[in-house]
Amino acid sequence: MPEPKRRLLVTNALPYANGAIHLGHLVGYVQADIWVRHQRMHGHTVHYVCADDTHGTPIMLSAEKAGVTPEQLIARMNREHARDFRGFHVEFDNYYTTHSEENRELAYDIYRKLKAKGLIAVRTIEQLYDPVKGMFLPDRFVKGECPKCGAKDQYGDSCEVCGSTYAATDLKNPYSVVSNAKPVLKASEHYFFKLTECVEFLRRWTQAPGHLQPEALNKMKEWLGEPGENKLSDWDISRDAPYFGFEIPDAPGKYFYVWLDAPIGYLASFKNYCAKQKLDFDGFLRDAGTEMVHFIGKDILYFHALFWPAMVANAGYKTPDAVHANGFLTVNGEKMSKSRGTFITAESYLQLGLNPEWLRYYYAAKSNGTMEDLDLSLDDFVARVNSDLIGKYINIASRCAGFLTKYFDGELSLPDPSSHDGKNLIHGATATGQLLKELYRQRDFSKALRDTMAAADRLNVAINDARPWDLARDDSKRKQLHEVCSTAIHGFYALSIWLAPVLPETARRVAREFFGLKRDFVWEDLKVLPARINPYTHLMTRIDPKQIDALIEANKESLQAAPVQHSAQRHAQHQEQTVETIPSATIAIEDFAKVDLRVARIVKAEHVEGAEKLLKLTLDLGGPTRTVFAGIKSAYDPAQLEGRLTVMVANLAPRKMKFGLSEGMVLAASDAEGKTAGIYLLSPDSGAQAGMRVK
Ligand code: B3M
Ligand code: ZN
Repeated sequence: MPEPKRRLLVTNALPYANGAIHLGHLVGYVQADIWVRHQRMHGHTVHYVCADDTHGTPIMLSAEKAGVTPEQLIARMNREHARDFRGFHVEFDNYYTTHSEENRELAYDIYRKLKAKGLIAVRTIEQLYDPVKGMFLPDRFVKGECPKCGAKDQYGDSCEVCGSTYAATDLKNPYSVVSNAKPVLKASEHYFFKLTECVEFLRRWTQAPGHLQPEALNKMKEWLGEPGENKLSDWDISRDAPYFGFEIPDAPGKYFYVWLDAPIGYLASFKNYCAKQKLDFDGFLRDAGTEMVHFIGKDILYFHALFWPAMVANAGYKTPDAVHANGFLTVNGEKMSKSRGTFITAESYLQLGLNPEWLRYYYAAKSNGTMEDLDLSLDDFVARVNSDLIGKYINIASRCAGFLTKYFDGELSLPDPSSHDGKNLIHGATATGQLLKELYRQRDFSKALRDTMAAADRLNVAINDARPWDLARDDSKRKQLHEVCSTAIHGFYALSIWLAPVLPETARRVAREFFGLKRDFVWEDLKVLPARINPYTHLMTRIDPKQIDALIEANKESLQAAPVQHSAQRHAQHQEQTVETIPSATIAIEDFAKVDLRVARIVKAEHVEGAEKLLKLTLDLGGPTRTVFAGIKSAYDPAQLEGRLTVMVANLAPRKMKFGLSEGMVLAASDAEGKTAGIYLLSPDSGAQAGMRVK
């Protein structure tokens, strides 16, 4: 019996329109795209949409800083984001924007329905306000001294030195990041969505089979509390002017908080697409047989598994059928870092000529459908792609196709389909195809690719044993040569179909150019053996490790010390927590002033067990000592360093390293690589004292 055809609306989290797409973002987009392609290869209908998330304070301020309107800023980001996704073969049917009429209408409709149901409350709250700039300050736009440990320049929600969390109003000596003014408390009316009244619905929705991954469901249970308990709070959905967003109907000067209209942007993008394609938007959403599936990063689960279903359910819209969360990306085992050059933009990767399918393959090989973090280990990336894709997969065609073209005019020897061999070939390909199909469906791409490569291994062993290059030298062995090479190419054909969701561009070329198909592969193609090939043309090159060096170099920030921690290091950005601005070539004096440079005395210098490059330094700044791990081992003997003065960045966010917490960084000169020309620690002229500020 043919399986029923699914009709899916699939979405990816909407990237915030305030920064470039980087390799961290791509994890979730590549995973979703692979899943979508797999569904389509089985004949299911998938509408795959995305958009830019364009509203909120950071966009407003970034635009102001860049001297453009928010509309201009988001239009530019939209073009860049769409270009980057296309570059990685993430093929949305529609890439739209939340700043659209469709989104405004849908947001208004949902809001009005919630209001009619009595689920909107208005309450007066007090918040920090910047009297100079004339605006309320989101937590990330207030800084001050940590109320617990006294550390300076901490954000309004948590301390990066001692890790404690608090309210912005608890900060000592607070100042506005926007104007430096001292914020004042000011009362204002806010609109709330009564999430507290949705707890029973949410318990049911989160626990329904298939809606959430097991780890996500556990998180929800924690957030929702035990039956009878209510741990949720109502959700503040309004922000006061000035704000870039949608003004709330009948509430002049009040705007929807960006997170209210962001997920509605999924529907808006789909609606816009339906209008262009003459599809029935309302009909699709009403139909109980259609499915809505969201791929997101694990840090935005709260929004997608609580706020979003509660909102749509109560407004009478379709509720999500599944929310799949992915983990964060680390590079070489650490957070992406601008100073290390591992905060890699999608654009730089493509511009340097790296093949997007390499990364798709590597991500897929490490994606098992859970919320675990994924590590892009750059050495492993090179080794794995070269060994699997080139050494195992492509190699089969490049070794065997030539003989078929030269001696047999591209004809493949086809075993009689009813013979033992013929049955085996087809049966093998379709049986493995069945297993792989199930693994793709469950998003265990890692296992699917392991099985695929195991099959490639077996095929390579068979080719090595049969030695077609020897057979070709002997005219009497033509038939054998024909069979050996044909079997190899039939295997290559199956591998190409199995890999097609991951390597869409290569699969497209294999299908059309090599096998002469007039279309792309579908899974059913496994049941039919191709009868001929066109001459083999080069399909994929190996990664040259030099390309990776160039990539790191291109992404190294010129100013080695980043003045504030880039929360955009996380796969996904929480917009009100991120002050990311569009990069510019020069910085203002105020920017430089954010870097707290101090004279420091090295009181102790030690080797670190197991660290190749690092020395552990204990630094005296005039107050409590600091520990810093510095990559200067190749240039200095620890004993030489003790007692001398150097310069350090004292307000760098502490960084957890394999060997301990590094609480700053010392300054040293080196060539770009830090290898050939040596490393030279800076020191002040004599007379300087530990703790002095360097300006
Ligand atoms: N823009 C945050 C993020 O990029 C936010 C997602 C919206 S999804 C509706 O992670
Ligand atoms: Zn603290």
